[in-house]
Amino acid sequence: MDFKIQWFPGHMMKAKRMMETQLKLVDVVVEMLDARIPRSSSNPMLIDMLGNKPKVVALNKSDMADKEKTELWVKGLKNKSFAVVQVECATGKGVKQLIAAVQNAARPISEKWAKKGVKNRSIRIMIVGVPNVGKSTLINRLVGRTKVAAENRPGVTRGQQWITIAKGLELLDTPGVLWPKFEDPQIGFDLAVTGAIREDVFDRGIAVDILLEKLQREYPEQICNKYGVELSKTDTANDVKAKIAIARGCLKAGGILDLDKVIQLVLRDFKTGRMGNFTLNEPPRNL
Ligand SMILES: Nc1nc2c(ncn2[C@@H]2O[C@H](COP(=O)(O)OP(=O)(O)OP(=O)(O)O)[C@@H](O)[C@H]2O)c(=O)[nH]1
Ligand SMILES: [Mg+2]
Repeated sequence: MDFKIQWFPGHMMKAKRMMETQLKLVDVVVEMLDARIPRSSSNPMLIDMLGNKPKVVALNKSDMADKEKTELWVKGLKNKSFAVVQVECATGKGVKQLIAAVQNAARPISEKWAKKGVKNRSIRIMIVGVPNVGKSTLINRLVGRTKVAAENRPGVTRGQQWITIAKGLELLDTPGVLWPKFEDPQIGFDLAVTGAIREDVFDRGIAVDILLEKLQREYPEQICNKYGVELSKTDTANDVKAKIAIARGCLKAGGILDLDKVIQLVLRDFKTGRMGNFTLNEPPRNL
């Protein structure tokens, strides 16, 4: 795949250092993945950074993902040593189950403390994930749900607060932003079209061409339904764009097709879920 992201190693190092500092403050980590791209939105370096710290995976934006594939992703990931919960932070769906999963994951820690005679110590959690995956939305949900006022605690980096979200469960109010990994063009593409990467650091035209070819192969009926076009198997990305331009009246002076407008339209419709439900990463096969 010929897809490039202009990336900045300096930013990546800074994000990694910040995450390492924040992780020291917590007992359990919620790793938020985008249900449309569970593989590409996960950061393989997190495992090493966590060590023995338990984590719970939240598959967010499940309202925009392919429902069958999300089920398979939940099952496939669950085989490992952590819980996986489907959530939709925009509406709050699954958030209760997520809290229960976190409490469950924290149980061995509380038991260890109890044995040592430590009482009334809250479990501290933080949410990590790539940009735009929904971390702040989840924090707002968790805080809004219990309506407990934020409280300042000493010994925490200035500006960071612990918020009680359930009995014995405190949340660090700042989420950890996992730096995107786009050494692999496929991962970069997935992050770009789902909105984890700013549009000014990649070529939208190339991204939309790759996207349309992929959707034409895997979800042709969605493009047909959304734009009212007929597709043939031999259509190139340019053919599809031209068909959409005609169907949508994207024309420039003199009746020339405005393909730039189509590119913007397709990218926006895809990112916002208006084109339908899609999952770009195939679930694990070893089910
Ligand atoms: N469709 C849908 N959109 C969601 C969901 N959760 C969050 N969003 C939207 O995703 C966008 C990004 O959400 P944020 O909570 O700001 O994401 P973030 O991870 O805090 O992003 P950064 O702070 O940039 O790292 C917002 O427009 C949210 O409304 C969801 O479950 N479904
Ligand atoms: Mg945020």
